[in-house]
Amino acid sequence: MRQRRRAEDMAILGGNPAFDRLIPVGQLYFPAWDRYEEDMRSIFERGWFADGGPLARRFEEELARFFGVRHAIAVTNATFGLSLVAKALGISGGVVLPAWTFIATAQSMTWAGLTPILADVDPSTQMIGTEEIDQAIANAKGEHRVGAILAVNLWGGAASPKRIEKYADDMGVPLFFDSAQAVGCISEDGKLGGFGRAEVFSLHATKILSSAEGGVITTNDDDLAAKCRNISSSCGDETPTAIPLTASGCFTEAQAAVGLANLEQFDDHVMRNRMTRDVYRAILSDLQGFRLLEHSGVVASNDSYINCIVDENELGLNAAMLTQVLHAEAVVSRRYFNPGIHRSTPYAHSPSLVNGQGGYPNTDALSMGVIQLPVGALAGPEEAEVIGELILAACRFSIRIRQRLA
Ligand code: T4K
Repeated sequence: MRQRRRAEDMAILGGNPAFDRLIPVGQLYFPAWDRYEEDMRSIFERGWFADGGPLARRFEEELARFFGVRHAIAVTNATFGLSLVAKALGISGGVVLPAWTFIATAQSMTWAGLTPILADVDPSTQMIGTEEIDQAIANAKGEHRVGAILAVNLWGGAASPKRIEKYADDMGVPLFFDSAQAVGCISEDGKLGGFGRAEVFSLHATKILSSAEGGVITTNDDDLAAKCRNISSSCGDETPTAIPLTASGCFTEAQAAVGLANLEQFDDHVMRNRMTRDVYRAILSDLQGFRLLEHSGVVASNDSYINCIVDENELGLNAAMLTQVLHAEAVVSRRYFNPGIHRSTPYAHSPSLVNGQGGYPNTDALSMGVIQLPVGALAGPEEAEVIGELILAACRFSIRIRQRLA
């Protein structure tokens, strides 16, 4: 039985860090070396590094099966994938997207020459629904023509995809999804991957399915898939398709080797994350002022985010202070997303920002209160137990910690 932590044990109050290595927030699942080595050897033997190689093709086929869609197009990363889909769809004008999301959602649209029309989010789901989209369009007051809707499936949850699909259809604009955080999630409307005109998932190292770096576009639209391939790679698609611009979004064989091996382990990784979540829940669910959020809009999540809201009045510490406490212990918790998009470069005070009347109060409140706790390969149930206890201790010694931080 571990001894109850004393104030002087806390690193922020002069004790030694709880961990002797950094515990990062992301997934960071690495494949077994032998498995990876075998595929890397085959790459060297074939002399084919990138752009439509056999491992990448196999990975795409397996991803299409995994997501239950006709096409999966692997690209450099999800940020590029989002810009690519916007170009392939031929969107112009403004794109409605949430103010509460990773900066890449908005910046990918800016790179594609489009104007983000920011919507505040529903505070309970942290995502946009049709009401929030309606409000954002009303706030824009016709200043920017709405060319598309880009909804985000956040924290291993899902924005109600069918409702938003109907809304976009009625409005006559294309809908696509930033599903960077949602690989393998099953929404209340079905498995993510086939909603809207396309979905874009991240395969970054910190994501539940990693190809070290990477992204994948999923769609059931043959023409859109051919356009995406032709824009992103000089090998392109066999179908000649008119495209507005070319770019390089190549996916390498080495990325595919990591992705293929990690895909085989996907269920095990989700299971480990689930066990880790259960430990956090068991330790922290009764803590006043600290709320561990359940996944919204899904019947099955990938459990790759431990999203928490801190209430300073009840906990005695705010999200920024708690983050400092954990960092001192070598726990790299993150305040995703602080600040919200409307307060971030290049959108803060930018004429291209369509700032709704009354601003973005829900996004502002979330950006002050939300923190992500580590979960993944380097943060399993054992680490969660220590981190959970650190949070309980931080709460017990909140007055001394506040004095120290002041
Ligand atoms: N849309 C949404 C909603 C997203 O969440 C994201 C990405 C995107 C779009 C764009 O997807 P990509 O273009 O990235 O495919 C991280 C990730 O880089 C990013 O993928 C993710 N969302 C975002 C929420 O978090 P950073 O800047 O915090 O990542 P970074 O590099 O600082 O890594 C996080 C922690 O992991 C650090 O403590 C370092 C550690 N780490 C990282 C890597 C890559 C390692 O220990 N080893 C590693 O190999 O953004």
